[in-house]
Amino acid sequence: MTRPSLTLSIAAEPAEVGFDPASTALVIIDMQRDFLEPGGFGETLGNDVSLLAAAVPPTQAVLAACRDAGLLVVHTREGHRPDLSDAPPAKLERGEPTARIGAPGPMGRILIRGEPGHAIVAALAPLPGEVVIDKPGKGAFYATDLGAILAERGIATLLVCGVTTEVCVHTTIREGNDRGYRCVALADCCASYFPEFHRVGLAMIAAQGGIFGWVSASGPVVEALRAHA
Ligand code: TIU
Repeated sequence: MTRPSLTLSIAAEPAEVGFDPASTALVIIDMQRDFLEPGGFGETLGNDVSLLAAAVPPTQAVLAACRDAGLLVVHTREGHRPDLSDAPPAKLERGEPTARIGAPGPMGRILIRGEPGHAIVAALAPLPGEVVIDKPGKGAFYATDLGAILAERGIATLLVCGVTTEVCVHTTIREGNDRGYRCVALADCCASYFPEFHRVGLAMIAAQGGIFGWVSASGPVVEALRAHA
């Protein structure tokens, strides 16, 4: 059954953007313990992981509104197979982390699928039946079946939340934009270990007339969906 199309409008930069809930997915990028909690990948890279906590409550609000409105919800997790066969040496060797990907840590092996640190934080845990995409790269489309799942559901617009703004959120929005999706970053639902990168990363998306997307926030999405309910 196809639902009638309905265009909701939300305030955004560089201009208001419309979306039809039936052809819109909420995509929550890598809200994993490995990035948000002490002892995981983010901390081994030298970051203050507490900087990401602010994005959780607004993402919870958007997630609740999208679930209630019946939108497709997609969660992603960055991580690798236990044998690291999907982790390119260039990724494993890079930088000087205190512990490399695959090394043991307080939440299990760093950034490895199935380990406690790889899980999505409890506040944003996927419900049974929601799409969970395990991705080896920074972008959610690279080496995953996300594109096939979105195509099968007739999705045209992506509301994007998650961490970090300038790494996996940016890469996913760039990938989605090139694949023809209308990508809307929700500013307060994204976060970075570098507040300046968060601010500039969002500005980059909306600059030049929205060169690869739009930037909105949790409030307009929640209001639009609640008004439509
Ligand atoms: N380090 C950092 O900012 N981000 C990542 O390594 N992955 C994601 O953004 N998910």
